[in-house]
Amino acid sequence: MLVFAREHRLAPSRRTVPAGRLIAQLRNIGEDDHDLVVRDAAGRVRATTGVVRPGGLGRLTVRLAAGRYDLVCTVGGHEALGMRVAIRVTRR
Ligand SMILES: [Cu+2]
Repeated sequence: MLVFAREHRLAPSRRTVPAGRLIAQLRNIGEDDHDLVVRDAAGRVRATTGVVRPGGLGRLTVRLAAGRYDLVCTVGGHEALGMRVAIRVTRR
């Protein structure tokens, strides 16, 4: 999955992925730092790219069971500004 980040939106290439290993790349096409965090329905952080500078590329790998997850940017206040997208992980 490729996710584009800008102020203040995350745009994933897919909203539904199969259960198992997810590799996500974050391309920061904005002017501020951003990150990509995968959070499960209980609010637990499952994976993070760490902070990605403008023009940079980050990457994370995580194993996910079927269910609903959020992709969020946890850099100061960005989630509240709109940098959150729900994705669905489906059974294989
Ligand atoms: Cu951000």
